[in-house]
Amino acid sequence: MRQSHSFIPTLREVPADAEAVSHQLMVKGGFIRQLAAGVYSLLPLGRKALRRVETIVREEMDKVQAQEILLPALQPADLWRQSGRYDRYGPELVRLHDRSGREFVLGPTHEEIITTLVQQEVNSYKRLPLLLYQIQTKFRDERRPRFGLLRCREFVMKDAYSFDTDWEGLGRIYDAMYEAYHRIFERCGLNFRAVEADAGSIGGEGGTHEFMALAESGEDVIMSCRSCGYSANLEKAQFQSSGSAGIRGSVTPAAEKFHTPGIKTIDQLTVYTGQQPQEMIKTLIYAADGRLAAVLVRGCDEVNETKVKLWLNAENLELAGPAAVQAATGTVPGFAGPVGLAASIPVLVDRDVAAMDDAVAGANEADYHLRHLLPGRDFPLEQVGDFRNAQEGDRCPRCSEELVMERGIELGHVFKLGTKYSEAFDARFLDAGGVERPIIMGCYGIGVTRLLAAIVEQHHDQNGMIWPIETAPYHVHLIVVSLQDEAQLAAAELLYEQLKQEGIEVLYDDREERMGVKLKDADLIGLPIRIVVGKGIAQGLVELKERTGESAQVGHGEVIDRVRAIRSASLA
Ligand code: 9G3
Repeated sequence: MRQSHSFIPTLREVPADAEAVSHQLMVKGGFIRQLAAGVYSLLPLGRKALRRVETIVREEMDKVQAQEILLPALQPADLWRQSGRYDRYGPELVRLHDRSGREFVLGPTHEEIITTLVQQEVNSYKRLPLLLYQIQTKFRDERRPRFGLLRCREFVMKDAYSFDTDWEGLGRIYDAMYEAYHRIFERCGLNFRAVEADAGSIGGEGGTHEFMALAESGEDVIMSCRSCGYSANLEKAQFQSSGSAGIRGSVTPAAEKFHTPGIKTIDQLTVYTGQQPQEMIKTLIYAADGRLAAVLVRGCDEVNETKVKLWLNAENLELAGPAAVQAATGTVPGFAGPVGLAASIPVLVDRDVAAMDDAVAGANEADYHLRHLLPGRDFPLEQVGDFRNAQEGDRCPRCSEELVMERGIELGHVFKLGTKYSEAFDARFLDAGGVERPIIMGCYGIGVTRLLAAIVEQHHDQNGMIWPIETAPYHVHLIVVSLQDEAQLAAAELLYEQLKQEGIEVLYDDREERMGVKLKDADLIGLPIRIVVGKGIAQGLVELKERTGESAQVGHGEVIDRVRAIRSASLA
């Protein structure tokens, strides 16, 4: 492609509202342009990079015998009613009416659609297992779209769905997809982790893993063990209980109420008492599907709402308002405490609270707290579990080494769905014995446009993007210094043709521009190999430079071999 004819509107300035590096660089580099909040156009370089990623995904999907299809984005709302999800999702689910007033949704995902299709077409074990996938545009009206392609309202997803006769079959496909995902993310040049995750809204009975690209701008928090490889999303991360702070068994004095006027937060309480947060109990009152429940964690810990939801088997969980707190505890928020609470609402006690032996907590009376509390003596320990977020320094649940906290961008998510959707849509098969059984399903997603941004998040420097060779929109950036110099122009044109004949994708900067502009744009766009044809051509030399390497003078005739060598080294 000649840059004199190409649509690559690079900018000198960073767009003001772009916070994430990938957002800034992809706009500056002329890869994307925003149409509306969370809605982006992919310009030629962005589209080409996306096609590279799609090719990698397709190759790896084909390797595991997945068959590509394309499902509609327009989905009849009735199918979402049938799965029970129509009312489960709020404004995030894009809803519309067609010209005859029928209700539709714009597909955020395709479990309902694919299960209906398979239900209509497959009814014998001879037709299973079946693995279908698509690379298709999804719609999710995110409340806070941001960071460019990292969180859009319209985006490209690879979503695959597996159909099998039993759980063992699902396990085999799940493992094959898990390996395929490793190959995809490795080929994309990403540093990633496969983490144990929470099945969340999708439900399903089996396991689920997320694939996270490590990045400071990642919205997800991961807890990982450097020694045994344990890695989990914070929502689900487990760890060894911290055990009791004090020396258990020492005689704890009787509980004692003391005056704490206006002392409502843990910070105020530590200043007022001179004690540490790990000696205090935080009492939070939640509404779980409307039912009140209290959760106790130490003052130094945070409640993990995913774990509480799971324990209470609740769909919705939110902090109760002051009126509900008043009703449950008899006082205003800030003085709630565990003593006497179990009489009115269930009290979930975090393991590390249960292990305390001389604690401070609210007295369920305005301006008063209690000290010298001994869990089990001063309040009952009926529901004890892990209800808190893991933190740096907590011990690995498998090998007891220290866990580290990292931030990640969720790139992929694989689920063992089981029969949740096959039951809802009566997708059954006749087994070899003629018995009818529900199909066992799995689903497997990759955010493909988000993956582009993750590559840039992990591969850039102060001058711009650094595209790994397999996902780079072009392999070579060919630059001629002076169009007026016949020798330079002739050599550049010849090289351009030779490289293309070798099947090497070349972006040829043949613009009437100052060299400074050309070099800045080349660094910004970040193609793997740059070739400059300048004065050296008089001695038969051109300059060759890898985006992250030093420049070297090479003979005009050697260029093809050097480029081929670099490519095969990276693709090996
Ligand atoms: C919705 C809306 C948003 C959603 C969903 C449904 C996420 C929803 C989870 C999944 C599960 C898997 C197939 C590929 C892999 C992921 N956000 N999820 O179901 F209506 Cl508005 O999409 N789907």
